[in-house]
Amino acid sequence: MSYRCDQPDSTTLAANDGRAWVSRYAWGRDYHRILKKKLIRLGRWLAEQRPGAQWRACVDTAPILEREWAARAGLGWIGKNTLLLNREFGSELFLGILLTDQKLVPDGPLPEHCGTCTACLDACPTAAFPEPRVLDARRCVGYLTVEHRSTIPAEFRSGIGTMIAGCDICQEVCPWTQRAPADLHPEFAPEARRLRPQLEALEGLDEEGYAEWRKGSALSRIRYEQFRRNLGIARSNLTHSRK
Ligand code: B12
Ligand code: SF4
Repeated sequence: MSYRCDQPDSTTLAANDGRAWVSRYAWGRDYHRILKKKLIRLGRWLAEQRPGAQWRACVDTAPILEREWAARAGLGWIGKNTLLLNREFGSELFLGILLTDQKLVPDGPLPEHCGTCTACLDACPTAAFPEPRVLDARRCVGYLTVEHRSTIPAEFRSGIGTMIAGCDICQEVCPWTQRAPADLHPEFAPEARRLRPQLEALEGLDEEGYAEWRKGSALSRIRYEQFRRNLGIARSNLTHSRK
């Protein structure tokens, strides 16, 4: 499902306007829930068509390499930014999988259309792509701000800028994503409180306030301590950009 929204890209916004950047995947409602519900409906439909069919809906958290299966199923190709990319919808897509014991006729894989483009590799602020289609997750802002639990190594801090939860840069610079249609699914419409929030307002949130701010979104993996750590880095980068 596409979560592309018609909002300015992080790369086009002033770095010193006092605002933080929350990644696009977390602007609207939690995709895990939305996709899972749709897959469950699909699974029930399948069981009606093929009585006795076994199925299981997986979104993100199952030990399945979703991009690889999506590419094999003909949904797109793996871009140099390592994400599943589609000529029509770009790569701002959430993936989900319905496992089943039924034999279905698969679509064939699609050819890749990255060509000589290297926009995503060149734009990565922490140089996280040692080569096309290889991500060093330890350097990825998506990993550092969301998954990494302790102090963020100094070498990555300036690259993080004011990004406090995930990163969109390797997708926003992609020509396929730039021309993809936006706002296809109202479920993912941005909630004002997570769209370019004022850093100062976030700094004033206590643990309860933070829980309220992220409520209903896919940000539950960021604990309060990580959130404070990320705000500290964003504040420091903002202060330096104003000097
Ligand atoms: C772990 C993880 C991360 C990690 C590591 C990312 C990575 N590139 O591996 C971190 C935290 C960095 C991350 C970041 C992001 N992620 Co993430 N992530 C995952 C997750 C949960 C598992 C991926 C994984 O296992 N990686 C670990 C290793 C094994 O993968 P790999 O080395 O790249 O392996 C590839 C090939 O080598 C090959 N391969 C490897 N082993 C094998 C074995 C066999 C048998 C075969 C055939 C192939 C094969 O296939 C793999 C996929 O291409 C998936 C959901 C899922 N269950 O798939 C989402 C997922 C990939 N993430 C997603 C998203 C949206 C993001 C972010 C954009 C979030 C953000 N805004 O910050 C960033 C993008 C960063 C980037 N450019 O990749 C989406 C991508 C959608 C898409 N269009 O592709 C997914 C699919 C979640 C979802 N359900 O929608 N993510
Ligand atoms: S920015 Fe260019 S190289 Fe990167 S995924 Fe998009 S088309 Fe491929």
